Amino acid sequence: MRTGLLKHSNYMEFLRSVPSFKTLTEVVLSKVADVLEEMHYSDGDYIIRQGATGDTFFIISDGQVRVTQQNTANEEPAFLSTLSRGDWFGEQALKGEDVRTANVTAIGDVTCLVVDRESFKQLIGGLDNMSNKMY
Ligand code: 6JR
Repeated sequence: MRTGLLKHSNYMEFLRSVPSFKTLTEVVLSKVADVLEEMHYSDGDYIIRQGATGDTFFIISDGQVRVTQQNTANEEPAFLSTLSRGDWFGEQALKGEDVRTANVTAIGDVTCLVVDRESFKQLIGGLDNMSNKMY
């Protein structure tokens, strides 16, 4: 995708504000802004389904999401957490196993910036808090 100049600078400003990206250089953030895809979701939409294969990484730029996990068949998924603007998810399926470990659903309108596996690996995956993230 070719990002317009104004969009690119808006993405840069937002990406700079993400605490986990503090150590990324302007050059790297600019490359992230170049490759990301903006995705919009409505209340209740599944952004990620547990058990599916996945190769995308998400940064929430607007709204909130609910993370749930089904531990045993037939049971309601258990609530794990709520994430909001500046939080990210989907990194687990990008390291080793490509299976999603949890469900992520939209709470109201949500906008996510989505990065593909290859770009994630090259630009973001090396961050300590990504590769070491344990739940
Ligand atoms: N747990 C994403 C947010 C959690 C959380 C606990 C777990 C796993 P993904 O949900 O990446 O897709 O980014 O797997 O690509 O408390 N997330 N809070 N995952 N897994 C995931 C994360 C995000 C779903 C969480 C998550 C576990 C517990 C026991 C295996 C065994």
